[in-house]
Amino acid sequence: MAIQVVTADITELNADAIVNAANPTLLGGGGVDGAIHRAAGPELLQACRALPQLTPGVRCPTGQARITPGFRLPARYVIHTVGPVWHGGTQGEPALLAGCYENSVALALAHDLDSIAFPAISCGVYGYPPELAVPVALLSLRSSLPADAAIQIVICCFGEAMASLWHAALNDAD
Ligand code: AR6
Repeated sequence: MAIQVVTADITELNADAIVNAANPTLLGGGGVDGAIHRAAGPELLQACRALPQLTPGVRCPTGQARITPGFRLPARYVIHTVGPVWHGGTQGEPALLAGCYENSVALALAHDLDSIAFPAISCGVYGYPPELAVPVALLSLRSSLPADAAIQIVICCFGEAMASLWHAALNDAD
């Protein structure tokens, strides 16, 4: 499995799919979610609105993932996932975060995609400490893909601090 770390605005990446760190409504928000909706255009909101609600207002429970087209983005698809809000680590946050990575990869494989780019799910507004999120992300990516999987995993960092954490984790794991 190839993991590439880049520092970039995820909306500009040419990956087959980019992952959105969304909220359960899937109707947009701030951070990377807002940037993706702005770049994809209003069709993305329409596509999200059309996804079924499991309970009122919940189109994607925490830890799960949903896929839509990418519309005006360079990426063909957006995989929307909902990370956990950080409550100190005692509310099942690591397992929920792992689910985001695993379920996003499963959707990418089911759609036969060649590449998928991830932002740092939960590490912004949701408050997950990056130094704790990175090892969870790496382990869940490694465990959800066979070693010979052809899919390219891109970790899209929005700053050098996050990129440094990823480079360190990948070096440690080698
Ligand atoms: N490209 C790549 N990464 C980005 C970009 C970008 N354009 N913009 C921000 N990031 P956040 P969360 C990074 O807050 O913590 C939304 O309102 C950012 O620096 O976007 O999962 C949703 O609707 C951080 O490292 O997502 C939810 O309500 C990472 O993306 C809530 O925020 C995630 O930060 C989700 O919170």
